[in-house]
Amino acid sequence: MKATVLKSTGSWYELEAEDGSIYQGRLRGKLRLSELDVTNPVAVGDHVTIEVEEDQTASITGVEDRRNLILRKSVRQGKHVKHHIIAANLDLAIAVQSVAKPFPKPGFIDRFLVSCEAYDVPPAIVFNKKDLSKGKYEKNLTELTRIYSELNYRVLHTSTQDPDSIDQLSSLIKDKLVVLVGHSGVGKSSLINAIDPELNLKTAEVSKSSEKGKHTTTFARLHHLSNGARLVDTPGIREFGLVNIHKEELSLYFPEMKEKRESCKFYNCTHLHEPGCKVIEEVEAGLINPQRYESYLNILESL
Ligand SMILES: Nc1nc2c(ncn2[C@@H]2O[C@H](COP(=O)(O)OP(=O)(O)OP(=O)(O)O)[C@@H](O)[C@H]2O)c(=O)[nH]1
Ligand SMILES: [Mg+2]
Ligand SMILES: [Zn+2]
Repeated sequence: MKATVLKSTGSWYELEAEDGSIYQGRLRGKLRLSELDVTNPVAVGDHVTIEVEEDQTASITGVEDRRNLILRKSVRQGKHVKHHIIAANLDLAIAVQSVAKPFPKPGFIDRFLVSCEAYDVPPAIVFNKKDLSKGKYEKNLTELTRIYSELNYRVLHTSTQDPDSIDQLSSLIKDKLVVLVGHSGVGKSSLINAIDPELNLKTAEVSKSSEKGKHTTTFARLHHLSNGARLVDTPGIREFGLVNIHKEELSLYFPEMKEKRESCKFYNCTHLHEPGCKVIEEVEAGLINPQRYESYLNILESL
């Protein structure tokens, strides 16, 4: 029987079979070993084949090839870096940031976008808590919105207190399989509740002193929403560590650098300090945003 993975925690998986029935399942031994560099060989959104056992639990006997996925660096074991698959087979991935409490982190957005470009996942950026957008917060929001809109990324401003903005988000995700990623406390679960109050997901106030979230959502789970969307809520992450990307290919995933790199003197230019670099020229001429270039350099160093 075919099934979709709704939740993956440790050794048990929650699975939704084609006929709509829900099973708790485990991996057949052989499969567990097949992908050594991943902490979770089966991820939320995966299409799997299952066999139902006598005790009504399921054995996962196969995983179909993924259309795409969102990966992040998980743990380092000596020289070996393990990856964690956040979700697979996505129609859309949304980076959720909040206008304030906590403050937006462009570095997070840029890493997220690189990951989406590299793994073929359509991205969008949501700035939530727009009701807090005043003074310096408002200025920052305007600037970030300009940067990403000019690169043709979809940017939305939302507030759980503004029903119109929730409607906009709702129509963006309608009938799609979507994952929400972002720091703890930005309001991922709150947004899902605002679209579909019946889900009643757990949320918590951010800490007053640090303005950080309290890691309220503890595992990724796929939820069916009343508008036909299937939405994966995920635990807040501090950083979006990139994996499996080579230094020379990084600029392919920055749309504003992608075409320019062909005019660089060296075909394998990393746009760091090479002579005849078109990308550096464009940064100096103000045609490439310096904040994005700084993100590029930070990511390059981390690879
Ligand atoms: N002012 C304001 N507060 C919001 C908004 N959306 C969410 N919040 C508050 O932000 C806090 C954190 O919301 P959560 O939904 O728990 O955040 P999360 O992103 O799911 O956090 P984790 O599960 O820890 O990753 C809660 O106190 C929410 O009420 C908003 O649009 N405006
Ligand atoms: Mg949450
Ligand atoms: Zn260059």
